[in-house]
Amino acid sequence: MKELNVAIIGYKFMGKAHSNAWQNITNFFDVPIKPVMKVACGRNEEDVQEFADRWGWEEIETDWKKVVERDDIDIIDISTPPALHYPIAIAAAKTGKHIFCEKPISLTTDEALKMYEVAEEAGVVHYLNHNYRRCPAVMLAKQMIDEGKLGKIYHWRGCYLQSWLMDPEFTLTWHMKKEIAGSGASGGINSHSVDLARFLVGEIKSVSAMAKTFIKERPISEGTAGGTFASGESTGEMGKVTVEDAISMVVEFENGALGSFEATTFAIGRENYNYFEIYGSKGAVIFNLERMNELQYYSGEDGEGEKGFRTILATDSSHPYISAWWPPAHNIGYEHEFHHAVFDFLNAIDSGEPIAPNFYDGYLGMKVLEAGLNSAETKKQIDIS
Ligand code: SOE
Repeated sequence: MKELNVAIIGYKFMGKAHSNAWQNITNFFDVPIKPVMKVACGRNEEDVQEFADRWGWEEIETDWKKVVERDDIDIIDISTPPALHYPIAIAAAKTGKHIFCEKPISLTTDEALKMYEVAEEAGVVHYLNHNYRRCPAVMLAKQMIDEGKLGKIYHWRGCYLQSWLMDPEFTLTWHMKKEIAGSGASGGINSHSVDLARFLVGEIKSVSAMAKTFIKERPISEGTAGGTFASGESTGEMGKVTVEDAISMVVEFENGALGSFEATTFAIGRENYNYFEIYGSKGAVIFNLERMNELQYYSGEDGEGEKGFRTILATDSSHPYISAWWPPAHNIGYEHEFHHAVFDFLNAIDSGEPIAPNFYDGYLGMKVLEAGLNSAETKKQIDIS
C-alpha cells in the first residue's frame, strides 16, 4: 500500500485527537494510503518527546520551519493555536505538502484567502478540521435536507455553550490573547456553528451581533502552561483579556432563511453543548453534540395524530462511517469524527478530489465571523459581499 509521511505541529488537545486518528485509521478503515507518523513538532523538547513516545511519532523537532522544509514529509497536520496556521500552511503549500489544519483557519479573513490561493496554486489537498460535520447524525441531517425531507428551510437556531472560562482564577491562556487566538468564543466555538450552518442551510449574506467580555482581567500564567479547558499556574500578576467571552448573532442566509447563533464559555452546566435546530416547510431536525449519536426529526407528513419529534439513532450500517466501527446502537464518540476526517482526507489525496470543508470554506466562514465581530463593535448590520 502507498505510504505518506505525516508531520504534526502542536501536541496538546488537538495533537492528541489527531494522533489517535492517524495511529488507528488503518485498524478500522480501508484507506488507499497508509499514513506514517514521522515527526511530532513542538517548542518544548521534553514535552514533545513524551508526546511522540506515547503516540508513536518516529522523530521530534522543535522548529516547525525545519519540518515543512523536509522533502520526506508529505502531509503537514497543523494542530497549533490559530496564530501559526497561516505561516505554517503557506510554507507547507509552497513545499508541496498536503495540509490538515485545525479550526479556526487563521487570525483574519485575508490570511484565510491567501492560504486558499497558495494551496490551490500548489495543487495540494487542504482540509479545515471542522470535525463536527463528520458526526454520522450530522451527515444524516445533511442527507435529509438534500433529499428535500425538510422542504424550504426557514430557520437555523444554533448555539455552542461551554462553561470552562467562568472561573475568574482561570489564568490568561493563549485562548484569551487576540494576537494568538484571533478571537474568543467567535473563532473558538462559533466557527463550528457557522461551518455547520453553511454546510446544512447555505451561505450567509448579513449579520447583526452583540459580543461581551464578562471577565476583563485574569491571572497571568507561566510560559505555555495551561491549555484548552486547563488553567495554568498564576504568577500573581494580572493581564488583560483581549477577546470576547460570548457572542450572539442574528443572520440572513442567501436562501432567505433566518439564523440565530449563541456562543459562550459562560453557560454554567453546559460543557460542550454544540446544538442546532433547523426548521423547514415540511419538517425539522435537532442535533445536540452531548447526545451525538442521535438526531431528532419531525416530519410534517406523518399521519394525523401521529406527528411528533422522533429520535433517530444514527448508528446503523446505512449511516455514514458507522460500518467501519460497530453494530447498531453500540454508539461512537467525539474521537471518531477525527478518524472520519482522516479517512476522507486520505481519499481526497488519492483521488485528487477536494475535501470539504477546505480553505475556501474557511475563508467564507471567517467572513461571517469577522462580520459578527464588526457588527458587535459598530452596532450595525454587516452585509457580506
Ligand atoms: C474549546 O472551546 C474547544 O476545545 C474548541 O477549541 C474545539 O474546537 C471544540 O471542539 C471543543 O472546545
